[in-house]
Amino acid sequence: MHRPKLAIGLVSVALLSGVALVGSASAEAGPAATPAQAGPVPAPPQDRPAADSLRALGDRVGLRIGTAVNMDELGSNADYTRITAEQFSSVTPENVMKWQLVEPTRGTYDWAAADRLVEFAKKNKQLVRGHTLVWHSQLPTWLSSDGYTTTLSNDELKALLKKHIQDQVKHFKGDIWQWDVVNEAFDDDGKPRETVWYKAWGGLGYIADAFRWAHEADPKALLFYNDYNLEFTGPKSNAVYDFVKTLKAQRVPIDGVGFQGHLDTQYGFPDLQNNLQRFADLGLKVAETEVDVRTFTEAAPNVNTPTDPLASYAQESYWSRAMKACLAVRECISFTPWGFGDTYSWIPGWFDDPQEGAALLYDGNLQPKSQYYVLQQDLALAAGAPHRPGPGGGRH
Ligand code: 9MR
Repeated sequence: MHRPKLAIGLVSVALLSGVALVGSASAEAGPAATPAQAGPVPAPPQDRPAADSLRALGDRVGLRIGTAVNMDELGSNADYTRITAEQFSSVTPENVMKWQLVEPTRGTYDWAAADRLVEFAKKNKQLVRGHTLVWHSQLPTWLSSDGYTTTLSNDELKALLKKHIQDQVKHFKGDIWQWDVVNEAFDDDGKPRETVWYKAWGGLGYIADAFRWAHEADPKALLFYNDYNLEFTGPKSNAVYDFVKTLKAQRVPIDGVGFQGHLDTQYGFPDLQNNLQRFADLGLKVAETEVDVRTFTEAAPNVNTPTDPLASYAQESYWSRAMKACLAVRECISFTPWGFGDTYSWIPGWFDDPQEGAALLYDGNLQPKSQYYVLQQDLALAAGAPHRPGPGGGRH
């Protein structure tokens, strides 16, 4: 197991703030026993997370710490299930709320897996980020096999999208904290993606409609636009910025923008804090919604072993800066890594030439990596300077 690297001055800060940081013990260990209490450390009460868990440390600064959840593992994999409950105060279904999974056959909904996650979240006092209502990817094949072409007419598509949003948001009404209403509507060059939705509406008008329908169906849910590479100032971030500004001007019920945060150590660290802040300055909440930090790794089967033994230092730095950017922006209400065990990450399967991986906070054996301890320390230190809106970012 990796030992945490203690930052200079950290121990005194931890003592001042009353947070017990772990030594070489697992992240789930309780506070160290004082000499007077020598003997077995009592297990923390089942209904209260350990003080040094990410979720408890996040609570101290009013920041929800989330994770994407793989429903093939939740409930069947004991360690995976335990860590999901113990470490995170928000959950995002990695796949099971996507259209392909909720309506595989036209007209027949299957909410079973998504319902199971919502129940789990309630039981464990977690909020849910609903992901995602409008996307060009992971559509059911009866609707479109590639997100850009379809045999359905424009009128049919419009009616289908309205029904999809209304039915899904109503099904989960009251149970979703933030909805990713629209996902990835812009290309990297800042041009709108010409998806089936864009073509049916003859432009980006589908986005305002989607937000209005979602708001009607659950007026209390926070409604987000979610995308990748918004972290970097450039054509895409600028285009999305201009676009959400027009949505606000038109009084479209958009509450926030999600910065996915799929980072890679081969690129420079983005000017994330500035971008979070400029979107927040439009009167929006912001969130980091799908953070991972990939690096070059060995070929299969060792896809999560970095080729450079120093890679973890760069990864620690990226995780830490991503967290600090959120902590520094008052309107940043949640920080969500895209899963927590390297074995379950989408990265090795997607970036395989050259191979990349090792992108998450826990290794293939679900042991916390040094990146985990860095976040733990950043959160503990942030508690010394509270400047945040309060648990849950003001809701629940
Ligand atoms: O992690 C998800 C993976 O299991 C799916 O196969 C993939 C399908 O495109 O989607 C992944 O999640 C994506 C998320 O929904 C939207 N942003 C990018 C994520 C990584 O591709």
